[in-house]
Amino acid sequence: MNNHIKLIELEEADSLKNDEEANELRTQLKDMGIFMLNVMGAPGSGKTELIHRTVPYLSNEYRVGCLCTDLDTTNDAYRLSEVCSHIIQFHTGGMWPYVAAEGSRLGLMEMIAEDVNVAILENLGVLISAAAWDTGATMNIVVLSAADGSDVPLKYPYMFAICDAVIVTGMDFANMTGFDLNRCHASLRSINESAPIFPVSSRTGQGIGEWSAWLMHRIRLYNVM
Ligand SMILES: Nc1nc2c(ncn2[C@@H]2O[C@H](COP(=O)(O)OP(=O)(O)OP(=O)(O)O)[C@@H](O)[C@H]2O)c(=O)[nH]1
Ligand SMILES: [Mg+2]
Repeated sequence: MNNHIKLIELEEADSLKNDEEANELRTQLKDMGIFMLNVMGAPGSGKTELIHRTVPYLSNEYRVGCLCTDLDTTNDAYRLSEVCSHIIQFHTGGMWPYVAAEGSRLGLMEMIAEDVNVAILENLGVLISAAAWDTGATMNIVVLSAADGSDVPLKYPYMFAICDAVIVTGMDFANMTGFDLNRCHASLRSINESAPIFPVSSRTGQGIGEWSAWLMHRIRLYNVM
């Protein structure tokens, strides 16, 4: 295994304790000045590619670490090791389709030891349980592919209700799938009043600068407030 990639096997979490553990973790992260971004979205929606594009922007100002989640492989961790030298790979082994607060705390302890101050969690590609389990993250985003329907926010309302931003990937092929950004925006607004939508292409780089600038602004605000 690549020297940079540490493996953590996640265990079953306690649903009765998770919210409390998540809130405690968020408070600890705030006290330590560590920002944690939770990246959720369906399998293949473009989470890893988006993180791969975003890390170089953040690395200009922050010490960035990535926490990847997979059933069994380390493929995403290897891809992200091209742009990030602090990487944790979570394995769920197929038993637990989520990352809970206790899991993120274990990964973050490793990151803190390496002085990371911005941690990006690529959550498992499941739309319901990823949203149901609070990871303790500072910010939650949803990655939606232009290959998906424009009404996905209405179909998975909880995930879109709790998110702070929606990133639509695949804008380079959106005209072929007929993805309707206005309809997606209207679907999102019916359940989330404020989360912005960033249309991007991880292939061409379109929109990545705007999304990364917004994220960095939010990290700066977090650090001063
Ligand atoms: N053309 C195009 N392809 C993209 C874009 N974003 C991702 N892809 C491709 O879509 C496929 C899936 O992207 P990933 O980033 O691996 O998706 P993921 O959400 O991390 O997938 P899982 O980790 O398996 O859930 C890959 O072949 C990417 O190269 C994009 O904006 N445009
Ligand atoms: Mg991935």
